[in-house]
Amino acid sequence: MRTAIVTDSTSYIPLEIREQLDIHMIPLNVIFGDASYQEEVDITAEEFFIKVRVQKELPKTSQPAIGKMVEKFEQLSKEYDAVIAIFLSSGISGTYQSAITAGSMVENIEVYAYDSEISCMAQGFYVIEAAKMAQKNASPQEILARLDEMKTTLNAYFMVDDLAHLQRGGRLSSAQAFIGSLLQVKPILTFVDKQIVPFEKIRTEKKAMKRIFELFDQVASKGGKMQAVVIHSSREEDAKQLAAQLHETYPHVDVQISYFGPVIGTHLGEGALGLGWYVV
Ligand code: MYR
Repeated sequence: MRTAIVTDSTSYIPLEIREQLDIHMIPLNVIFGDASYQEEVDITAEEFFIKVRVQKELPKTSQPAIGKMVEKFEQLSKEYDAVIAIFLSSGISGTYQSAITAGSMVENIEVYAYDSEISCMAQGFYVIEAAKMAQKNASPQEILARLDEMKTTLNAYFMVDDLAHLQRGGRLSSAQAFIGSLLQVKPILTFVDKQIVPFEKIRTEKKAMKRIFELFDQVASKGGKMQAVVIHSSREEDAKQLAAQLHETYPHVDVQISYFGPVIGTHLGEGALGLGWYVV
C-alpha cells in the first residue's frame, strides 16, 4: 500500500526536504487588500515581512479552498492508495475541518486527516516522521499510531514582540480583560487543547527566554534522544545564538532552526521567538 503524506504550508518545511521525502504541500494564503498570495509559493517569509513594513494595510490570512484540497487528493489517488494529511491546529484554523470535508468528496483514495494541534516546524516534526515511515512502507495505521505517540512529548513555547497581532486576529484564547493585562508584559504562550493560551506572565523577554529554557531542561536533562527547533520571525541571529547555546548544553539533542512564515507571521508579527521539541 502506498501512502502519500500531505501537509499545509505552515509547517514551513524547506522545499529540498519536501522533495527528498516526497511530502506534498497545500498552501494557506495571506491577503493584502485585493491581492492574495499563496505562502511558500507566491511569497517568501522575507518578502512578506518587507511588504508588511511598507504597506499601510495589515494583511489577513485564509485557509486553502476545499476545491484545492479535493484537486490535490484526486491527483494523489492516481499514484497512492491512502493519504495522511497533517494540518495546523483545528483550534486556530479551519484547514483541518476542510480537509475532512474534501476527503469525503474523493473516491479511490482513503484520506486520513490528522490534527497536529500545533503549527510551524513543531507540526513539521510529525510530517517528517510520517514521510520517513511512508517511505519504508509503513501502513497508515502504524503512522497514525506513531504520531499519537509523538504527541505525548511534543511541546512548543513561544513569545511575541507585540501581542496586538494575536489579539487582532482573534487567535489568543483568553478573556479580553486578561489579554489587556498581558499587553504590557512578555507572556510565554503555548498550545493547550488546540488553542493558544498564555502560559505564564513574565515581565521581560530575557526572563521569558530563561523560563522557556527551564521548561526545556526539565525534559532534556533526562538525557533521552530529542529533536528541538528554534523558530523565529526576522530574528535569525538570536535564533542562531539560542540554537548554539542549546547544542552546547545538550549535545544529545538535535537542534534545528526554522521560521514563522507569512501566515503565522501575520498573527504573531515580527520579533517572535519560540522553542519546540519532542522526545524521539
Ligand atoms: C487561517 O487563516 O486559517 C490561518 C490562521 C493561522 C493562525 C496562526 C496563529 C498563530 C500560531 C502560532 C504557532 C506557533 C507554533 C510554535
